[in-house]
Amino acid sequence: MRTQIGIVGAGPAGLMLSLLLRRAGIHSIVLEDRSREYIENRVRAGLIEQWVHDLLIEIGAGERLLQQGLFHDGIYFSARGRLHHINFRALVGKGVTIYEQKEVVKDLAAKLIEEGGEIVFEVSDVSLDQVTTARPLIRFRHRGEARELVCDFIGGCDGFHGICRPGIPTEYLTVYERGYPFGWLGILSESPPPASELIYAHHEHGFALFSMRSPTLARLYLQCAPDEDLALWPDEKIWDELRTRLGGSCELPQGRIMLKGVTPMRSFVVEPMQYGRLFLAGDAAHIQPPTGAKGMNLAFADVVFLSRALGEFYRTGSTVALEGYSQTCLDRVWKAQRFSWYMTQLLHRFPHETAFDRRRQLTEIEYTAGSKAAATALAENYAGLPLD
Ligand code: FAS
Ligand code: PHB
Repeated sequence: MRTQIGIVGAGPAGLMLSLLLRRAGIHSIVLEDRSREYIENRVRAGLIEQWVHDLLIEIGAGERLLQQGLFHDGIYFSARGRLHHINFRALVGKGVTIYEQKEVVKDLAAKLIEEGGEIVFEVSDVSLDQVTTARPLIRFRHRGEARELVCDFIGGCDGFHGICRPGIPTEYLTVYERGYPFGWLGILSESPPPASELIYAHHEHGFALFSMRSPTLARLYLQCAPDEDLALWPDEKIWDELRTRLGGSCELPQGRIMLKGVTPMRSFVVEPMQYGRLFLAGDAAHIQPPTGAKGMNLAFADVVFLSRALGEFYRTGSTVALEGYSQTCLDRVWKAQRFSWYMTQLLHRFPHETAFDRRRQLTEIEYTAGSKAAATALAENYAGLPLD
């Protein structure tokens, strides 16, 4: 098989990269080890930045987003029994949209297939070869047959647990990483969310997040141990704890819990994000705690930069943008890491913290909510920094 860009992974990064390349007249083939049904039903991120909302519409994959997306002007903080609203729209002229990742993946896959794009699902034994030459190869098996995809370049969009990053010699990479002493216990419930926009709650017992999927489907999270045993969390205990963590700042309707799970927390960046003709994008290169709602948005930013750089190469032969790909992405990645860490350290309880730390967190929340300058800084990061 032959293509210009071989893409490993049909998550948000891989699918968007293939669609953007088509718009630059560049051929690609996406190789995905799961089924289409699996990738279109994986529960993950829930929020997209303003520019991603605009991009999905621009590439013609925004029809269901416009029908089903929940457009928010800002978020709430809950602290000491009070709600504080941060109005992004008023501060920076942008909002955010609740439209969950699996719906985005459905829309991107449908658009790519509708346009005649190539996604090979359920591949196995994927490996890369010759990535430092002008003819990198992707080897894989499909329907019992050994296949070989000859490319000009490879998009490593296979997520944190994929094979692309591990295929780069470790002496070539610098890894920046930190763990967190907690995770999030997340539920999806048939109940109205407590407020019209997201609530990030600070409480003595720990952090809680009150998000949603629709006016009747709530997506709720509470800080827990990283290896929390879900068996210790019957439904009533979850509802009681979520209500406690709101601290009386608003009512919490409850309903049938349809989904329960624990999400681990990690900050991770690998530098550089490229090796020879292999370019990493999205979770294959970086991970951040979901407190800043950056994961999927950052994956899209990476592939916008990569598609522009590849477009320049095929148009002019210049490799300047390709050589600068990592730096261009990492400038944004590290701002997202900073913001995700900022939101996480602001709202969670940490072992060995002191009463001083708790009091400082509360002051930071109340100061930010009351200061136009501080709220604007938060708003521009949360709603999405300009791409250029
Ligand atoms: P993805 O992991 O989405 O996609 C990689 C694709 O590559 C997958 O389809 C995988 O099947 C495929 N693949 C892997 N190995 C392969 C191989 N060897 N061959 C072929 N294909 C292969 N972000 C937020 O902003 N907010 C959140 O609330 C949030 N919650 C999350 C919860 C969980 C449990 C997880 C794991 C992540 C969460 N994230 C969240 C982050 C998440 O949304 C990612 O940022 C986003 O999926 C990144 O997209 P991709 O880089 O495309 O990687
Ligand atoms: C979600 O709706 O799943 C969500 C929203 C914002 C976050 C994390 C998760 O920061």
